[in-house]
Amino acid sequence: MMKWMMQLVAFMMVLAYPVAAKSQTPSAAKIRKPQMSDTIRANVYADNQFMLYINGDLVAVDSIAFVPHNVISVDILPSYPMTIAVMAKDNFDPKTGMEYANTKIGDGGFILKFSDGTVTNGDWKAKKISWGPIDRDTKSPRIESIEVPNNWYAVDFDDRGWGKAKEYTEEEVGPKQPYFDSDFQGAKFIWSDDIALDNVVLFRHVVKAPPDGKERIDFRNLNNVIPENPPRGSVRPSGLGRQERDGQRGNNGEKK
Ligand SMILES: [Ca+2]
Ligand SMILES: [Ca+2]
Repeated sequence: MMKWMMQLVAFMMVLAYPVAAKSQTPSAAKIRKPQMSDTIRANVYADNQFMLYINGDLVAVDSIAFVPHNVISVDILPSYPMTIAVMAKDNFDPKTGMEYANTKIGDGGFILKFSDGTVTNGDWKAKKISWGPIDRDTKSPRIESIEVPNNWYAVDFDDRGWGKAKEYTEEEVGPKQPYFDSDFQGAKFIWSDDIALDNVVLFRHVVKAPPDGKERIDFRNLNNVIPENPPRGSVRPSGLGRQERDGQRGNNGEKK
């Protein structure tokens, strides 16, 4: 009887083992490290500067705060839903809200396009943080500001109290040449309600799924698994260009 029971237990363990093994490593074996082909390109233009957060992480800062007006293009590894948060600033004197030795009220403008089809438009949320000169009074200029909310760039930040961004035309913003040299097709310039007086603006937008419909791997939590390596890149011998290397291979008779 005892022997029969032990045989039964052993038999059940054999049956259970593959099930247990499978349930422990269902997806881990399939996960690979991301490659550059998994990234998307972000084009961002701000009049005058910006900071860009994606899913709570700072991913890009305008490298030229004031002029010339530049486009920042960076590669990002997307995961969806994708929470985009931006702080955009016009150029302004923090005491007066004006620029150029307090002789002029400058205006802002922000536009963004990702190669997955994500674009700025009036669906984005906007919150003005600093504005002035109040009532366009340039004789005795004053500004008003509110505190930047804690964690305004976080995925779980509650932006339900924010208004919608307002769309502006190219003519209203007057972008400089770098804007025309980059792909912003389908994107709209946005700002808060007053493109001249509002000098610091926060934007938020959630991209629920890739707008281009392309299926993409979610590479978050990569530190919790052992991912497969992508194919190795080839190492370029130092000091040799491609033609020289090809020529060298030919001389060695390895490959023509
Ligand atoms: Ca301004
Ligand atoms: Ca400006």
